[in-house]
Amino acid sequence: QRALASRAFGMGDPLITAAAETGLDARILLVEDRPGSAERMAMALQQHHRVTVEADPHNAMVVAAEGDFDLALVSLDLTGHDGLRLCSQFRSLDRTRGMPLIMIAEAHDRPRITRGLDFGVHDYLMRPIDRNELLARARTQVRRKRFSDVLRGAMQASLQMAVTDVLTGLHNRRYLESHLSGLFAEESMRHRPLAALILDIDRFKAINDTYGHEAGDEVLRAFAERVRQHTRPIDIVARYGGEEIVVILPEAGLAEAHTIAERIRERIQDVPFSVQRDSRLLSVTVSIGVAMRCAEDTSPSEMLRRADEGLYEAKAAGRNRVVA
Ligand code: GH3
Ligand code: MG
Ligand code: MG
Ligand code: MG
Repeated sequence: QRALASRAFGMGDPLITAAAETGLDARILLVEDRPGSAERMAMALQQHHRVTVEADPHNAMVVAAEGDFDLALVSLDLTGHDGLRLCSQFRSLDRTRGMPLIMIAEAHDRPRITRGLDFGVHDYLMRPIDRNELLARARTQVRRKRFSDVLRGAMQASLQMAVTDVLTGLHNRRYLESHLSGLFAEESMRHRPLAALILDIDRFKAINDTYGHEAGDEVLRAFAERVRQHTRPIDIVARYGGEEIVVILPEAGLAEAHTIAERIRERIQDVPFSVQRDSRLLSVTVSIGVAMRCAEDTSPSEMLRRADEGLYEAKAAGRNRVVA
């Protein structure tokens, strides 16, 4: 995913070029209830693509929502049904919104073609259908769809990377800060509790100095994973600094936050970390500062500052402890 994102915007990228240029071997849905026409179009398209023919718009909707089609061709004059309405449904549903659409229309149907193009149908074909034109228009839409799929994937990957810490896979500080302000404001408004933990590994520098930086990284990764295992899915766990992790606990008061912190502290102390390279077990401890949102707080930084003071006290008092 990372490789994809970093390369994706370089023009001439082989991945993009391949996706954009082939436009072949696509999954195509043909919604047409005139048997002769359906057969002729399917025959032509099948030379390059996999084609599913549906005569009934309701079935077409079900099939399209389930399948992963690269294109749908929809007849505007299905018996007893409005093909344009089906196009509009395809455009409005999450599962089918990204599927390109081509209308099949009669020459007298200009007004409906215009309406379709206006709400996002990509292209149209006029009856009688010219085989080469059908193939060319289909291929162009497939190519365009594949190109935008690649771009969307790359975009999502880089957005994900921007808020993720590379070493631990936790959220990074940027993510924490942008989400915490919104969460803090919301919990303040609803008078709901919110707590924060700041965790800092004890004497971590000694691990680096004794076993090397890579062993330190390994411990850090395992530490992050263990903290995540002992928090709830609604908690935000973020790498805050070098070997410091912040956990935000929505709907937790001081007592509950203290319990969670104590549980994490014990789990770190009781289960040593294995370091692959030396195949040895390292005992690690952690100090934790705990704070909760006060009515007087105007921003989450005040809560974090109190948690940090707790951490400082925990270190001063001898480490491997929780201070609220
Ligand atoms: P204490 O917190 O108990 O006071 O002692 P400490 O030795 O943990 O304190 P300090 O904060 O001074 O040192 C933290 C060390 O963490 C310093 C730095 O080299 C190391 N560190 C920070 N980030 C990383 C990292 O990504 N990988 C590794 N291996 N070490 C890191
Ligand atoms: Mg320190
Ligand atoms: Mg430390
Ligand atoms: Mg530190």
